Amino acid sequence: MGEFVLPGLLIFAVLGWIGWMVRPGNEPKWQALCVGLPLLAVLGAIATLEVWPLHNYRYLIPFFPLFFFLAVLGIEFLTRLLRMPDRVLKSTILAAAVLVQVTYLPTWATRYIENSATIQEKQKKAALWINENLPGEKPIAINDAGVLAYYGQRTVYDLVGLVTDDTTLAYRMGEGGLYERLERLNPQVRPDFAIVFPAWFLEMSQIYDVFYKPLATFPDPFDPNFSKTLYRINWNYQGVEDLPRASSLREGWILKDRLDVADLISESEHEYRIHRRNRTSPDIPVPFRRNFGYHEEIEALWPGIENEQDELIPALRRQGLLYFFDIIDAGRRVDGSETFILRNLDPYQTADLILRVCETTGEHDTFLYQMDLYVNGIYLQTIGIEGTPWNWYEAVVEIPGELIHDSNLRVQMVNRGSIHFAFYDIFYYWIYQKNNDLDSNIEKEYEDG
Ligand SMILES: [Ca+2]
Repeated sequence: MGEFVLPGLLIFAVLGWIGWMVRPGNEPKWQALCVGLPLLAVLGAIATLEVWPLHNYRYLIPFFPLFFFLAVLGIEFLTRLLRMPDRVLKSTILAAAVLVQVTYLPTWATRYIENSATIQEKQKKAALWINENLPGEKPIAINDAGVLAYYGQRTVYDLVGLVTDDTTLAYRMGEGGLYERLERLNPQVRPDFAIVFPAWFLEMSQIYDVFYKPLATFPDPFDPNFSKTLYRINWNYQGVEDLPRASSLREGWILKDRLDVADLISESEHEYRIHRRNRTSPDIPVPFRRNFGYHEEIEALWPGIENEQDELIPALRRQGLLYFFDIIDAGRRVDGSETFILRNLDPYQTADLILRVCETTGEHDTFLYQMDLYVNGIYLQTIGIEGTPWNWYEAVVEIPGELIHDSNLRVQMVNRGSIHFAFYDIFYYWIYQKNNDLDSNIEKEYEDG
């Protein structure tokens, strides 16, 4: 705050508040308490935010008038405390304070001009460009709703969740969580374009090809890191991760339930919980992966290809198969355990639990995940997953019918760790059972026939 207020202002403000509290006279003390305690609470809340100095201390600026008021009281209190009754002395100290404060005026003015210019050059120009150049039926995905929404003749879909509810929690889980949320949007009304700070959406815009084809860039005249770029959104990936690969399935078996890990809605429907081993560490971010299919299938179709970027992607693109084998999915990193409920099962019927994991560290040689599987509280087996560089991997576990007592199955997966991996990354669960309707239809046809 040193750029905006005179040195020692906070000390004077605290003194001012104390002076107010102990001031002789019969005015009630609750006035000073009503100002001081809420101010302390609000400042405490702001000071513990990671973003507290952001944008010229914008979260603190509303309280500046109170600081100045208390600081003047503080100067008055100090002169009284030090028995300096001389009016001239008091006035001199106050005048000096005002003078020091006024010297900051050019800094404030410059900041104000630069920030106003940024609004004009970047946000307003972008809004007007969108009005003129993009079709008007669908909302525009954005971050920073203010000017874009005010000047734009479009509804906005706020990717960081300030003015759109959908994304508020999802964005805070990382771009993977946001991607899972975006996938749920109705294709008829979902945004086809996104205008964002690329640095806030690095995975979407530079790694995973979701925000692709930058159409226009609106530079920030004063901070190159905060230029805005308008992208077309690539929806080709939507839903491709929702089914396991064919080789994991048995003929005549049908999908009974699925849990899309990192999709907050799917997680909530299945009472999905992560139990972290180390509770003191910050939340583990959502792993977000784009990989090409499954290693064995790629190997069978394109034998000998080892490099994804230089060999596999061009080959797939040439054959028009890029999106067919390309899977984007978000998941979670588990260092402790996870629990969830799968529903809609036929009791006392064998089921196949299929899980999708991925090696996300690039250390292919040592890739090994191990997890203990419990169903309805009973240990079933330890699952070991190894192999497969740079690709998805699925494991299939048969669950005996006698462990399935009703339509719900409570599953617990406990990380065992391995020498090289203290965690595993999980992306999707499916559960399949034999299609009994098919059997009864066949029996019925047999009886009828
Ligand atoms: Ca997922």
